[in-house]
Amino acid sequence: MLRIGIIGTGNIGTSHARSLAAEVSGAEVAWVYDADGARASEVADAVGARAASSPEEVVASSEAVLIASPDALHAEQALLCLDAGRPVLCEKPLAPTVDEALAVMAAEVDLGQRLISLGFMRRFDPGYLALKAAIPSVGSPLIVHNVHRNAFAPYGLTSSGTLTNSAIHEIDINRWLLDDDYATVQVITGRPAPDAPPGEFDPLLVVLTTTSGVIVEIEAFVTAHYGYEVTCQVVCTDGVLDLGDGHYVTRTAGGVRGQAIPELWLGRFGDAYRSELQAWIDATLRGAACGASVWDGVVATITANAAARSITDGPQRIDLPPRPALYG
Ligand code: ISE
Repeated sequence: MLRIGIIGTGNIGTSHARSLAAEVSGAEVAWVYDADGARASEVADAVGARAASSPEEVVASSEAVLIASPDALHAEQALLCLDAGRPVLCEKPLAPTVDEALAVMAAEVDLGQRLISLGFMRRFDPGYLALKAAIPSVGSPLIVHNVHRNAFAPYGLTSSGTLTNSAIHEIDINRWLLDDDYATVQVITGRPAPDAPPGEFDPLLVVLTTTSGVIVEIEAFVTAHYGYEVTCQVVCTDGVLDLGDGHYVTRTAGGVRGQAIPELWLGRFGDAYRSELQAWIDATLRGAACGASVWDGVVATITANAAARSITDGPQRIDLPPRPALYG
């Protein structure tokens, strides 16, 4: 049994703790840390773990670490884990800023071993896996239309936060779907929705082009009020593929036909999170990493930051550093 330490017990850290304890084989939650000590103890009690007094204690006492702290802490905690030689599942983003993301990559490259798996869980979602597998059956992609709506912004709302925390999922998953990198990005803003603080925009329309010329368009709207919704439509030369939220039950009764809409992403992506955790435990037991790499995280952070710059400075080119040999 791999003894896992969890740093951060917000929504996703708590969900991972419960899932590791009850749904995933080969691991147990041994240590839990949160800046809110009462919260950490509550989660630790629920999963038979111990509450730690610092991230350092978690890293020193566990065999592998799951980082689910606020985005701004991911890089420094990932560096702590690399220093101690611990395998890590780090929630997305790798870091909100490019400098921090590059610092983590430099440290992993120096180590010469992939210890970090990055939590872009959509790569494990049955819907996205089926979508990727179906693309060759309808020719080659021309345009991808993505919708990413949250009912509310639990961590506060800034335009750049929407890009580095929410739309970064589409930035990663479209690159993975298309096996292509981005060449340019432009964000279009309009009339802000009522919950957007002064000077910030919501929704955002992100328009990217890939190096082979596919257009990727993302509506990122984090105060949509009605619920959580993620959809993806791939328009190809010989047909169109739609990934909707179709795995919910459609209820027809009392003269009304409809589907319940989840309030949070844990509902829509529950299967993806579970498969991701199992894949990470299996990979760690084999001494490997899985899913998105630190390189994927660096590319996503560079792209999200270029998108944020384009709000004030117009269309941006996406220039990537050389890809280290460690990432194939
Ligand atoms: C959150 O952190 C997630 O990762 C969700 O999947 C995403 O939909 C949401 O916008 C983020 O805030």
